[in-house]
Amino acid sequence: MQSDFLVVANRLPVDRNVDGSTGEVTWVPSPGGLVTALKPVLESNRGAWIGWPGATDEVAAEDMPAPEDAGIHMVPVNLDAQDFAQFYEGFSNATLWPLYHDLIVHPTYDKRWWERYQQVNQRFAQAAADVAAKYATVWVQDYQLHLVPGQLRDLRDDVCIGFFLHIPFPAPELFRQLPWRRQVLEGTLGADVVGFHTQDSARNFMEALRAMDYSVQIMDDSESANYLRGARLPEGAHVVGTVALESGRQVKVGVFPISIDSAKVNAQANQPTVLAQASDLRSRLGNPKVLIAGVDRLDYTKGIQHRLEAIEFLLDSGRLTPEDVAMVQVATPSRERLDDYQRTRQQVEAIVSRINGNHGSLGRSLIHYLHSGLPFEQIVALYAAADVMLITPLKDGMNLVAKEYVACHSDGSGALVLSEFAGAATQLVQAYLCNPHDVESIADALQLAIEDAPVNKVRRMRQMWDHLQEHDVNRWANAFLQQLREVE
Ligand code: ADQ
Repeated sequence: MQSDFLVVANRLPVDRNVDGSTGEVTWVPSPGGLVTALKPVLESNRGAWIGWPGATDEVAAEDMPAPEDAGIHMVPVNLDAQDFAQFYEGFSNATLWPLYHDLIVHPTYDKRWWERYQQVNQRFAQAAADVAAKYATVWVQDYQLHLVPGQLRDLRDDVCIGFFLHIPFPAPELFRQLPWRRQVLEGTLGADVVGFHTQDSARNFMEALRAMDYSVQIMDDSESANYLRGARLPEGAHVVGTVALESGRQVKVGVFPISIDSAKVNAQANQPTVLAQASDLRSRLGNPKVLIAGVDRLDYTKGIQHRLEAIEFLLDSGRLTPEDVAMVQVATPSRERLDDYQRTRQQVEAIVSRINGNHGSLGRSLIHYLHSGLPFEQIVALYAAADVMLITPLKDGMNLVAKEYVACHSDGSGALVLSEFAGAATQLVQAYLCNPHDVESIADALQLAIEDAPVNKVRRMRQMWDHLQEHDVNRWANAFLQQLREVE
């Protein structure tokens, strides 16, 4: 089947379950904002989604769920164990991920990983070329697939290609470390529209191109200079620059801050069953005066240790009374075979036990730590129950947890403490912002979030909810696709 609209992403939006005794294979949808936003477009355009099914054994195309069951035509790109180690864990997550998150840990530059990255990207590009109808629109997602736009253009110059980076793009002087920097930029420029969450990332990308002698036009510098970090983009202003290629083609560079399905999350949070779960959770935690929550993938970029140290600092200095607080930190296991992730887990767990050892009492822990994913309904119940959401990434493309929390508090309850280094801080400007590299800054923001006058708290949360109601994930997808359509 040929498709007019294709999404190419590292993962397919389904998980495969194999029954241990019968061997029967079933597919479970893995719902995320991206699927929700793109489903209508996929359904009305004979859409297809190209991605890895999530296991390292071979999955045949005919083994995928039928489009009429899944609502989307799913096209598998298989990865074997070595692809997984070198393309996914290696180049994607031990080279690009740390490089793009400002070297929180050291990236590894390994030529074999790079070669494998090129090969696997080529496979994704070939799969897209095979499925795309004449003049189709193809939207490539994220850092695992930087080269796909260029490789696909070489195979099919009739299609219109978009590329969106879900993580930050680093400053040009950091990006320069990458031995294959030119190839990564060239691959990306196979797209007609390249999108980022923030002005900073878009600007970094364009400066990296300029440094390599590309002809880059940054829109209206004087105006965009007013919209640096911490400020909002002017409404509707998405394209912030263009790159003129020698071939005569122009690439648009834009800022498209992703969001969530705000109305849906809000409705979920207001369901009686979820409200009951939230109040049950509070009572199981001993009905603390202040319930603080953290929800993340267990990743060194998320600053989980830093927020725990800030709580410890407040407790040690007597600015927080142990009996008054409880914290729930849910950390989903992620990339567990990588050393840096194992180290982060050890550090987090050491601080949790130190705080509980020093400040807990018999029968009462202060920090309730879960090393697991939870069904989204339980995450929503936790959001609804929490008085303060503590989000302290050292660097984050956007951070959807911040937006989900706000959507669960449309009545103005709750408080959001948010790192300045999350893309979300450029939009949720009424949050209690903090610098996660400075324990006292997190501690001060947390204390203010707890003690601020109720009228201030309500105003902040309501303003953020107003913003989210308008800026939901559909608006994000439509804004990007609109720019692509203009190219067509
Ligand atoms: P992530 O780094 O994964 O995404 P984030 O944007 O916060 O980070 O999204 C995490 C999602 O996973 C949220 O929807 C959250 O509800 C869910 N989640 C987190 N912990 C969970 C748990 N323990 N159990 C169940 N669900 C959990 C990358 C970038 C971000 C960017 C997004 C989207 O790193 O910066 O915002 O892509 O572009």
